[in-house]
Amino acid sequence: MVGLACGAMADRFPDGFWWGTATAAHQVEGNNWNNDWWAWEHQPGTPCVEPSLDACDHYHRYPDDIALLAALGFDNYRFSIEWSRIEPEEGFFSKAALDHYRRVCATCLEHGIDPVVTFHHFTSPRWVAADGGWTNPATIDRFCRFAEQASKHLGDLITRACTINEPNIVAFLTYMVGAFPPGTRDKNLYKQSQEVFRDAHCRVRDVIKAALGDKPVGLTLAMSDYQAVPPDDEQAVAMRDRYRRVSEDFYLDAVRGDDFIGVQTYSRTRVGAGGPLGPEPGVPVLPMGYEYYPESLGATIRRAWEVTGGVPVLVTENGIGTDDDDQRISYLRTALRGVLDCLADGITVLGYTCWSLLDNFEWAFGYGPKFGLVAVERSTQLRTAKPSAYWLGSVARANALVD
Ligand code: GCO
Repeated sequence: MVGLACGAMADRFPDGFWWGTATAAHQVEGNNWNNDWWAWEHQPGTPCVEPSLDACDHYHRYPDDIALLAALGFDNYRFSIEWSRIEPEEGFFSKAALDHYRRVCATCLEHGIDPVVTFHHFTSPRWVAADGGWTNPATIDRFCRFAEQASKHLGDLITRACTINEPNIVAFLTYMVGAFPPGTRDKNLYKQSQEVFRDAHCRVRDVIKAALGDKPVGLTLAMSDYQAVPPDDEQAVAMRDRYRRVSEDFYLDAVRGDDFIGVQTYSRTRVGAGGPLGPEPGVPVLPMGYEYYPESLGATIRRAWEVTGGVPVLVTENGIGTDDDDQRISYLRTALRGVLDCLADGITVLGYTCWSLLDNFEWAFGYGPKFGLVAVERSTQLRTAKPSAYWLGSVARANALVD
């Protein structure tokens, strides 16, 4: 009995732990035609398999989506505001677009849902992209001006803010892989955009904080559980550390002292002496091309905490693109077990945010990968909550890993 009681205790999350789901404007709103991604989706020769078009029509259906999220048992909703709607041409701000996002925030609050707002999630207005995008340091001033307008307009309704989503992924997939617009593969531009993004975070954080007062503001970073293979091979360890330094520590070093670091993790990366090795034979591979590896979340939380010298961690994304909803539940359960282990070891983890509320537009992959807790039938825009939505909602309500 005593053992059982202890087990039950160990499955509880701390009081006040935040439970949310996430989306991003371009992936769900629909018709964001004035940004660089829309142009990219319609440009011949890119790796995009299909255009986003109406997406999930969340721009109009957000009241129902937020009501559903609340009914499922979550307490916060992480979404992004679309710069190209708010500032469609340089220096011209749309009050109607800002008012739209005020209504989104207000709808959240009416349902007891905390709005967690991301100021940049992968997309930039066409006019920003046309002038060098995130390789041009002038983008930092422009982004800060946009963030100042937006945070002044929305700040009283925002509970927490994320500055820039996964700058490390944007820089890498744009300038090293060529899968994000403008797709120019160039190592120097990669380095340059990393610098611009890092400086942008440091500056915009203060701009947003000026409007939000003492509400938490932080960066969200894509993190992978980098593993040396074999673990004791010196060269493999050196190569693994190189990947970590370039992709993650470059940002983690810059966020010391921030209110939180947003950890976003999906899988691991096995690294040998010569570089990444790909999936291990026998480990299931997901439609995104990486391994089913839910243990990666605990590992990356630990690393973020360590490298930042103890910045509180907020899991701002974690989830799985799969057609098998039972597999999603298993994945989430193991990942959350990892969060509990981190908490038991004294690491401050503020909350958990599942990617994603809805099946949505997965960038160059189009609508194929299904990350949603809620299915979307795109011809009718009908939403259907999956068993995983009820499962995670019940975990959120209980604030414990229950069956
Ligand atoms: C990212 C983004 C999301 C993705 C998600 C699944 O991390 O790439 O924040 O836009 O859809 O990660 O790949």
